[in-house]
Amino acid sequence: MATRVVHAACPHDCPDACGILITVQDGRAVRIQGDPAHPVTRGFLCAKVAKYLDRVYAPDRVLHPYRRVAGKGSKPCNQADFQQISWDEALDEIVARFRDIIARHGAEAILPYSYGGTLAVLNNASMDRRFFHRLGASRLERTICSTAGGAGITSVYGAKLGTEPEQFARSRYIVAWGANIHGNNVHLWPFIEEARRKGARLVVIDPYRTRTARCADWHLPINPGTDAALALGMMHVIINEELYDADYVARYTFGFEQLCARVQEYDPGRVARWTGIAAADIRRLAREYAGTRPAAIRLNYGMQRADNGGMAVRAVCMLPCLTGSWKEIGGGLQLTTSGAYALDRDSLQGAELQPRAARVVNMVELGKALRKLSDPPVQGLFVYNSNPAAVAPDHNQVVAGLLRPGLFTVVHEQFFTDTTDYADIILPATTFFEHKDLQAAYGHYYLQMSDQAIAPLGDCRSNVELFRGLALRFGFEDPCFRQPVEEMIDIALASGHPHLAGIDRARLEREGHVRLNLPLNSMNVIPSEDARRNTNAPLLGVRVRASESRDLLFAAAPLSSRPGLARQGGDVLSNAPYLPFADGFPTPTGRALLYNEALAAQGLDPVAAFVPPAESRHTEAARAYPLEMLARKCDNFLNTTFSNLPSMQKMETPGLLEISQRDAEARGIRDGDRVRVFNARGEIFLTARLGCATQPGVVAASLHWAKLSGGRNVNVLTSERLTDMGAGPTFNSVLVQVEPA
Ligand SMILES: Nc1nc2c(c(=O)[nH]1)N[C@H]1C(S)=C(S)[C@@H](COP(=O)(O)OP(=O)(O)OC[C@H]3O[C@@H](n4cnc5c(=O)[nH]c(N)nc54)[C@H](O)[C@@H]3O)O[C@H]1N2
Ligand SMILES: Nc1nc2c(c(=O)[nH]1)N[C@H]1C(S)=C(S)[C@@H](COP(=O)(O)OP(=O)(O)OC[C@H]3O[C@@H](n4cnc5c(=O)[nH]c(N)nc54)[C@H](O)[C@@H]3O)O[C@H]1N2
Ligand code: SF4
Ligand SMILES: [Mo]
Repeated sequence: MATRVVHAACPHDCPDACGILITVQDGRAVRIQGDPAHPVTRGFLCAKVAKYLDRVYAPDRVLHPYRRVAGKGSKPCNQADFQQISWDEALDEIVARFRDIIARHGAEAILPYSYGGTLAVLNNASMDRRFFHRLGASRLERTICSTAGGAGITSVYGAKLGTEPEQFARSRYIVAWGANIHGNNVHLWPFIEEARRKGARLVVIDPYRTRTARCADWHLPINPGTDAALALGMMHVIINEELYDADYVARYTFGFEQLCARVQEYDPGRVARWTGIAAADIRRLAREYAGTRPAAIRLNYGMQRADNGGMAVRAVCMLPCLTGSWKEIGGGLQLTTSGAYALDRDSLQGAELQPRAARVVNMVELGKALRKLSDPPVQGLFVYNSNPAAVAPDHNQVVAGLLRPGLFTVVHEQFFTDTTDYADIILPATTFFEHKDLQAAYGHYYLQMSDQAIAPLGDCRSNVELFRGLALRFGFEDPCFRQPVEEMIDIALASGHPHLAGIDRARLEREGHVRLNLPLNSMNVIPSEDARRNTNAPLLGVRVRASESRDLLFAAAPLSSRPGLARQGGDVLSNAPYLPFADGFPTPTGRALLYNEALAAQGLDPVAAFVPPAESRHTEAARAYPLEMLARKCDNFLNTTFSNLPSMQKMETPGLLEISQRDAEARGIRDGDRVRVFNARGEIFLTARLGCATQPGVVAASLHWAKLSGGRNVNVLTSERLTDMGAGPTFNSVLVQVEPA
């Protein structure tokens, strides 16, 4: 028997981006394990991917192209609604329909819709973008996850960079702020456990009592959407009690005086009324955070899916700038590390192929786009890497849009999801076992090669090969559509950015994962697109491979007396902890922007301010719908991925409404009762689970395939309202009422 072990990388939308070893026997994958050599994966996988063979070889995978033969709207669809066809027939039909749409309405009547099915570099965004650009289709603003937080963090730091996960082992005070580490970021947990064994404390700030919160030393169940107030209240204490690092503030921040003035409006007594956290606890949290060193914040994206999510992230991001914890190993903050991967995505995506700049459609507003856009209306929808009939807000409007007569919908999928139920053509997609790709991360700093382990099942094609085939069928002659995958990987790596110095395809293939060539000094970090084009900052440290186990970091300029750097003559050993903002920020002034003029131009507070979400207990809307609802993710699903697999379903109970004892009793609801949860957008029926997962005033329901619960999920209740910054979704600013069914 021919057995080999292939190095892959998990492409799911998860910060951990695990290194994976797949054992293949006679062409069939027989074992999956976490790569023990990967410094963050450390040999284990989450429960979802540990059972991935079940997913790859699931009996209900989409393995062939299909054409709809029955009318739309009979949900859920079954096989009889579709007829199996060949790829040639499928591509011919798509080309014919798209040509007809373009002739009648123009190319902007075609809308691509994709998000996080795979985050692998090529299959997430390369050939697909080239194709739609060349076609002149509408462009999709991919906002459904993290854009508010992205705008918030860059408004202070100038880049999406943060503390390495490994450094959390050296923290003494860890704040998990809207971060469900056990569920969404499990590979950070061992580092936190290591820190706690050495005496560190873990504080969790989350309106929901997650497993992480239950394991914590201190859980602060904050009212949803009030984090900006809490951060400003903490800064009130830190500034007025002079607990800040005056030297760091003076050197590396801009706008401290304006911040001092602003925080006076946020005394802990006032903040307590918004956040539901006692004033004494706010003071204690501020004093402990500023007084324990090093202290690290793990911020995640949950809290930025609120009306004021950008400001909330902005305010929290200021905290380590005041305490100066950016200069300490085990200090700082991590929201994302994605800004360090300076790959040449522009060349992969080919924006220059556009005949002219096409209109932009925000993916959060899919329902509106399908129903209301005119000039031209959307006539062709191409969905891949996403399940919008389950994940997009205001589900009823999305479904109404998908059912619009005349809309031609193509869905490229691995499974018969909620969205394939509305498809005219279904195309079969490979899993990461079946294609090769490059993998970045948003929760660590290792770039990986994900090799192909097995041949594509059935007629499956990767996103890259699908869009290559479609482009050729359209007759596009541009050479980029013929580039082999290997060449595309080389192009991605050839950005010339210092973080990628010494990293090429051969090395990645040999080593599986490679740590980015991170500089010793933050001033050399030039991660933002604009800065990348406009700056030629000198390189201070160059990492050079000395042997299999050892990198040498050559200092190109004198090194500051940075703790933790082992000097050896002119060389510094690798694995030197990366301190992205120890001596400044990649902003125009080199300082963290506690005051940011650009925000004022957008009608926002240039310092930071708390504005209650439009749907919250602080607004009039709460009269009709008094309960704040968290539209949550499940620990054992990944958004809606995995929610169809029996082995995963055993670990979750879809269809629950978690409600406090007090709110349930007030409505005559007992544990296990069927309840109607509703607001002006719609209603869903769930099973009440009484307990202390949420505080009175807050309820929670979770995300999964809508057809698991009669074709409707929690997104019936969420809205298309956008965030203050970044035009993101507001899944956690939702008011509802609950009654016995
Ligand atoms: N198991 C699992 N892992 C996942 C995912 C999954 O669905 N399941 N999803 C992946 C994706 S797409 C992402 S973006 C990442 C990141 O995942 P996140 O987007 O961060 O995950 P969430 O669970 O939505 O939010 C994290 C926590 O924030 C809390 N929260 C909600 N509102 C507020 C608030 O107003 N204030 C505060 N302080 N906390 C709040 C939630 O209760 C939750 O426990 O995780 C990825 N990993
Ligand atoms: N209520 C509520 N709604 C939410 C959220 C929430 O917390 N609550 N979270 C939001 C967030 S943070 C996010 S990121 C979005 C996620 O939204 P999506 O990215 O749509 O997430 P998934 O539900 O995981 O759907 C991804 C689909 O891609 C498919 N897929 C996987 N790999 C490939 C591939 O290589 N090719 C193709 N063609 N398809 C592939 C999978 O089978 C899966 O059906 O959901 C958002 N919606
Ligand atoms: S989903 Fe996340 S934790 Fe699970 S294997 Fe993938 S990257 Fe690792
Ligand atoms: Mo996400």
